[in-house]
Amino acid sequence: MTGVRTPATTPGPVVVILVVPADDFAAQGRFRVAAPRSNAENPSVVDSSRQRRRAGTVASAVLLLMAAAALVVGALPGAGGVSPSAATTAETQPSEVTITINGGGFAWTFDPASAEVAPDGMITVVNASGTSHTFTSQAYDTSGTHKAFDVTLSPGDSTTIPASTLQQGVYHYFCRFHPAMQGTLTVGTGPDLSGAPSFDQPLYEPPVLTGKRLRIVMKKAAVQVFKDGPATTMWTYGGTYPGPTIRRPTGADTKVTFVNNLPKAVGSVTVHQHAGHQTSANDGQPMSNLIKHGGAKTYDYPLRDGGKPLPAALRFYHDHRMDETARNNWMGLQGMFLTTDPNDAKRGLPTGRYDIPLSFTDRSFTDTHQLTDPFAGAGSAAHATNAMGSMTMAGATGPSGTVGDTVLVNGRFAPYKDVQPGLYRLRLFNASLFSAYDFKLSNGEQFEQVGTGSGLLPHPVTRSDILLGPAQRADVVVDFRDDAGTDIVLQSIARPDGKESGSYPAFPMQFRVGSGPSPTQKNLSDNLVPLPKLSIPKKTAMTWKFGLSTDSRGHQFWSINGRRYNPKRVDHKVTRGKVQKWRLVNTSAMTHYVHLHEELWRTISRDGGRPPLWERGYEDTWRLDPGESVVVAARFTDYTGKFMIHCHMLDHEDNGMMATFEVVKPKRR
Ligand SMILES: [Cu+2]
Repeated sequence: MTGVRTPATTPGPVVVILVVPADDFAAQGRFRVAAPRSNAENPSVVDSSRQRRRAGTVASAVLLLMAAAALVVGALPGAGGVSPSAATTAETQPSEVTITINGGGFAWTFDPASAEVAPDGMITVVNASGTSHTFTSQAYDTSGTHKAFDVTLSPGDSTTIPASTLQQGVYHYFCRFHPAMQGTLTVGTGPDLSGAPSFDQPLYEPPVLTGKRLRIVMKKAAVQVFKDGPATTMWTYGGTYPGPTIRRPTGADTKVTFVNNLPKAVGSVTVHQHAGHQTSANDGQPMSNLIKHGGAKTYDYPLRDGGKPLPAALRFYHDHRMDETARNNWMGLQGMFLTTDPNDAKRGLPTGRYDIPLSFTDRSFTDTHQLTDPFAGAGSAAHATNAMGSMTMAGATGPSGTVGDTVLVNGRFAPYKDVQPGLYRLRLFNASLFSAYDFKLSNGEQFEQVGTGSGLLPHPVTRSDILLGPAQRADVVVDFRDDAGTDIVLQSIARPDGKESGSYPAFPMQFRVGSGPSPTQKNLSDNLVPLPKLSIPKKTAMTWKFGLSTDSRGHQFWSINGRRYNPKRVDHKVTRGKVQKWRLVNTSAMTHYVHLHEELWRTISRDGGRPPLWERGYEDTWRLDPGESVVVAARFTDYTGKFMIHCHMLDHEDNGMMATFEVVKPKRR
C-alpha cells in the first residue's frame, strides 16, 4: 500500500487552493525551504555530539516515539500499518500523495496515516471534515525556529506542498488542535526527523520578588522570545514574560499591588492567584473588583487556610477577566507564585539553585516575531464563537488560533539549562491556554513526583511520563547523577493511551549536565507529608456536568449543567465550615481540565476507583476525559462569598464553561 489517493476519489469537498512553484511557496512565509543535507549536520536530530555516557538512550527514546506513532497508525482506519522502515525506495515512490482529514465527533484521522512521496513529488492535504485542523510537522526546518510544515485548514480547504521544499526523511506530523491525530510522511529516503530544534539560548528565569509588600506594574513590554531577531511585544506583569516569580514562605501574609498601565484598549483587568485561598474580593473576580486602566488594586494573600499555612507549592497568578481571559493570557499576563516551606530541605528536596520553576506554553508568531492575534480585536468569547466563521462550529472546534505553533519555556523558545550531575526539583507548570503536554525525559529516566501544584504528596511517585493539561503543575525530582557530560531533552510526547484530545508532541527544552563532581545532597525521603484526616460525607452535595449545549437559536456553547456562565447567577451554595463532596463529570466528547477555586481540594475517586497515586494529594485542576467522573471534597474554610468553577482551557472558559459557587455564613440557631 502506497497511500496514494487522487483528489477525484477523495470523499467530501475538495478545493485545491494552493499549487505554486517552490520559490513562490517559500515566499508565503509559512514554509521555509529546507535544503537537503546530511544527517551529520542536521541540528534537528536529538542526539548531540557531546560525550554520551549512555549512548543509545536518546535513540531509544526516538524509537519509543516511533513505536507510539506506529501504534496510533495501526489503530487508524485505512492506515494499513505501513511503517516508515517499510518504505519503498525513492524510485518507486509516488509523485503525488493526498492525505485526507476524515471523521467527526473528535475522532478525526489523517488518511492514510502513513504515506510516502518522491522527493520531487507533491503532497496534497484535504480537509474533508467539518472542523478546522492543522497539518504540522514535529521537525523543524533549517532555520531551527520554524516547523518544516505547518498548515491550518478550514473545513473544505486543501493545500499542496511541493516535496522539494522539504529535507528528505521521515516526518512525524500531527494536528495542533487535536494532537491525537497523527501520521508519518516519508519524503524520499533519509533519517527519521525527530523534530528537536537546536537549543541555543539559556533558560530564562524571571526576576524573583520576596517582600511582604510587592508592587507589580502591568505594561506593554518587549520580550526576547527567540535568541535572534526582533523582540516580541507582549502585555506583561512587571515588564517580563513570565512576570516576576513571587517567592514567599507559606503562611506569611503577602500584599501585592497590581497597577494597570496596559494600553487603554485592554480595558479593566483582574488577577487570580491560582490555587490560593483568599477572600472573594481578592480572588480575581471576572466582573467585579476590577483594576481599571490607570488604576491599581492591592490583593491580600494570607497564604493560610483554617489558621494553618497553606501547603507549599508552585502556584501562579494570571488574568481572569470576563470574556478576555484567553486573550489576556495569550498576550502575556501570567506569572509564577512559589510558596516555600523550610522543612522541604529535611525531606531531601533539592533547594536553591537546584529548585527550578518551569512554565511551559505555546504561542504563534509572525515573521517579525510578533504574537499572532487569534482574537481579531473581538475578545476571547467572540473568538471562540466566530473563529470558524460559523457559530454552530464554535463549541465543537474550540481552540483554533489559541494553540501556538511554538512551545516556550519560561517565555523563551527552545532553551537549555546547564545543570550539575545532582538531584533537581523541577516545578513543571502547563501555562498553555489549551494544549496538554505529556512530559518525558529523552534518556528514559523517570521522574519522582513529590507534589502537585497545591502541595506535597504523602509519598514520592515514580513516573515515566507526566501528562499535564492547562493550569496543571507537577512537582518532580529528577536525578542527573549518572548523566555527567550528557544532554537530555525534556520532551512532550503524544499521550501513549491515544485518548481523544491527545497531547502536544514537542521538544521544549534541554538539560546540559556538567562533568561533575556531583554536589553533596540528601536522598529524597520516602515520607513527605501525610494528608490530614478529613471526614468525607456520604452524600454527594453537587454534581457538575461539563458538556456541549445548544441554545434556542441552535448555537452550540460549552456549558456546565447545561448552562452558560452568568456572573449574576449563583449555581451552588455551601455553608462555611462544612465539608462537601462534589462530582465532576465530562458528558462531552473531548477532554476538559476542570479548575476549582479557593479550597484545599482532594481527589476521592476517579471513575469509581481510587485515584492514581499522584492524585492523592491536594489538587485544583483535574483532567476529565470523555465520560470520566472524578469525586472531590474540601472543607470550606475562612471566607464567605463567590468563587468560580470552570474549565481551564481558556477558550472554553470564555465560551460559557464556568459557574459560581457561593460560600455562605452558617445559620444561627
Ligand atoms: Cu474545556
